[in-house]
Amino acid sequence: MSNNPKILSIVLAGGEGTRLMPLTRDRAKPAVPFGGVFRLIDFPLSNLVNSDYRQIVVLTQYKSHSLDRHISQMWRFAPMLGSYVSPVPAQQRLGKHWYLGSADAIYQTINIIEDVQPDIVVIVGADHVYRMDFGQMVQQHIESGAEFTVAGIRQPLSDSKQFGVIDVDPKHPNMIRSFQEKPEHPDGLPDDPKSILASMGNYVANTKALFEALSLDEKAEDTKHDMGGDIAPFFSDRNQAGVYDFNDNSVPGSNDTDHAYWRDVGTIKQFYDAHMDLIAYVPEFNLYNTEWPIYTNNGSLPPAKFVHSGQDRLGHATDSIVSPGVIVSGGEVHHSVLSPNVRIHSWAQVVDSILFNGVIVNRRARIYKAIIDKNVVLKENSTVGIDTQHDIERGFTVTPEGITVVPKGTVVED
Ligand code: ADQ
Repeated sequence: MSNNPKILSIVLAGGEGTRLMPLTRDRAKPAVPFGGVFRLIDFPLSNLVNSDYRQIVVLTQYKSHSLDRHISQMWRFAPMLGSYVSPVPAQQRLGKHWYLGSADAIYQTINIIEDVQPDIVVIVGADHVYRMDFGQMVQQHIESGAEFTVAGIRQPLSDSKQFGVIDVDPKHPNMIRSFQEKPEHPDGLPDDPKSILASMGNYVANTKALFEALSLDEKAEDTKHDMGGDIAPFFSDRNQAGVYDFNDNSVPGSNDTDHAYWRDVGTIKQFYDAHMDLIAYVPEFNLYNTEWPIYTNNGSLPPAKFVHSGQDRLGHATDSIVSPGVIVSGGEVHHSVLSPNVRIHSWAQVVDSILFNGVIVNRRARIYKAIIDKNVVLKENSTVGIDTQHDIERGFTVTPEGITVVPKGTVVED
């Protein structure tokens, strides 16, 4: 392979995101807002673009309307430069079914890959929060001679059921000896028995070998057509799977605190915690790293405004992220993340919470430890998250950790 291989990137953006309900009731998981102004898909796309990989197809499927709109409005490059991000909806090209799994999604896109004729395909998931230079992974992939490389990161052994678990070959530390998708009771790592090396769901593959694996998988009977469940084990069984340690990755502008930060935000708890990481005193994930920017569509919104609306009505926000278009008038916001166009009125209180676009918190309303979806209105004196039993009775989701989620468009009564 040449030193300057042709790369095509594929973003798997078809996941349903059932564990993020009700946030995924009306939108695909990669379109879920994150960090005030972003959507989850902005993280993998920014990573690819910052890695100088600018031929990108995004495979979409469920409830993809807002995702398609976001991609076509925001991720539009000048086509004459040969750069593109194209959303590819499930097309039922090869049969009357939607994608059976992530491997089937790529298999059904083979015609697009053939048109581009890349040497290497970079395949990334769409629902993680992190910064990563994919160029470093591709470089190692080429040097190792593997046909397929999986990115790995240490995670707690107790979470192994969520991840593909990588067993590294002790004789060849860059190669995978076996790969198990979501095993119940895997062994811990030799040097750290309470951890596993988890797959991040990011892969680098030689195009020819990938086609072969996908074609065999398509014909096989005992398969879920899944990249983690079927394709990664296929390559490790052939001793052709390399492993790339994400801990070795570095991007410009990162620091000791957010080096190799990676969060799966597949559950409400993980999604909430990753937001709290953003507003920690020393943020675990630094949104203000301008050397590896996360791009998004901010529209033409005015700056956030804070209004002192009279005695004991000091509109303010502390330890919080406040997006453009927000007005905090006489209310109090603490340790929270506010998306664009939120309104906080007098004597209202928002603490330890995440508010999506356009939420209105009227006078004396109070929110504690909650995620409030788009366009929710809290009427005067109403509360969310203060009495979680009442929240459950009203049909709101409350996690075992006590995080209340209010679905899009709800009007919360006193
Ligand atoms: P999961 O996240 O459970 O595990 P999956 O649900 O297949 O696997 O999602 C992977 C990515 O593919 C996501 O970005 C999702 O949106 C997308 N996707 C899923 N089905 C799709 C389809 N039919 N069409 C298009 N896109 C689809 C995976 C790996 C594990 C790894 C974890 C890391 O299988 O080995 O450890 O990711 O979080």
